[in-house]
Amino acid sequence: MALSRFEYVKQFEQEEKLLPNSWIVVRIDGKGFHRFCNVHSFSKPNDLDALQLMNLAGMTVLQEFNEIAIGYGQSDEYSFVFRREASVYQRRRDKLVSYVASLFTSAYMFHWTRVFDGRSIAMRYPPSFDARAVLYPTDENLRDYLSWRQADVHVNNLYNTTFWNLVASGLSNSDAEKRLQGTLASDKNEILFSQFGINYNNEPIIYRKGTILLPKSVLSSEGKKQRLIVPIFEDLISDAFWAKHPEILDKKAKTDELYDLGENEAQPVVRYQLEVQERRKAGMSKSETGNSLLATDHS
Ligand SMILES: Nc1nc2c(ncn2[C@@H]2O[C@H](COP(=O)(O)OP(=O)(O)O)[C@@H](O)[C@H]2O)c(=O)[nH]1
Ligand SMILES: [Mg+2]
Repeated sequence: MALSRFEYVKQFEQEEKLLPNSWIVVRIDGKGFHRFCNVHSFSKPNDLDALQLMNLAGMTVLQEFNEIAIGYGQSDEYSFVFRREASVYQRRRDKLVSYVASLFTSAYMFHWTRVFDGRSIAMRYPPSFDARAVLYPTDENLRDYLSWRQADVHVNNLYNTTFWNLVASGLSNSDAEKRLQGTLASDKNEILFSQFGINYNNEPIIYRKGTILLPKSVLSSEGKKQRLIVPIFEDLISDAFWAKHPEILDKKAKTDELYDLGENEAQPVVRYQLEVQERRKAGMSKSETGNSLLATDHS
């Protein structure tokens, strides 16, 4: 077919390919979430449902890309780590970054009612997330990146937990701020303990450490091996974490060992995946008997 005379404009398109053999971290972050959380009356400083919604959206991204080694979420942000050898979209930056942001956002909308129905929180305006891709050449750089994000949630959460307890005890926002000015972590722990009887280490771990998402082989209820995206709540700064999950840094280290879900089986991310499987199975058995009722799941 003859080219139209307009076709030359295609040459203006520029394509940036992400450096080979380096870890690609795509991090999304909620735009103006300070306001978004206030408008939707999210609990302060942590809203468990809002965090679970972020986790469900993160799960959707891990389900879509099998080259993600680990996901990590806290507050209104999520990091997705693509393997060094990932060939997704031939490592084209624009494609990857925009696709992750758009999928995360639509998944956030998709799971909203499931999470908030019980609380009747209607979405008041559409949320959006920005995204960036950062390359890390060494495993150490990657570990330090994730440690940086986990240290961030620790610093913010200790501050916010102390701040909102002071406010709940009657201090104005500005007095609480003044009270905390120049305090060390140990001072905040002391305020929490002596004034409010709170041992910070007993605060829910999802608030203190954020959520790690890993693809794992687990045992199904029928005793079959299956892959699930599993949320775990651990300290990823320690060497012990990397020894326990060697497949993150080295795909070949994948063992046949089955991951024991333990109490994380009750996490919405796990429950959702199991429910989808159940519905699929039910749909399949119906179609087998000629009564075709297709499940409309996205997964
Ligand atoms: N109430 C509430 N707010 C949250 C929660 N998680 C995140 N946020 C808000 O989201 C903001 C995220 O920080 P940042 O991205 O720097 O702010 P942004 O520019 O307004 O999105 C926090 O400062 C909080 O105001 C939550 O669980 N509850
Ligand atoms: Mg934000």
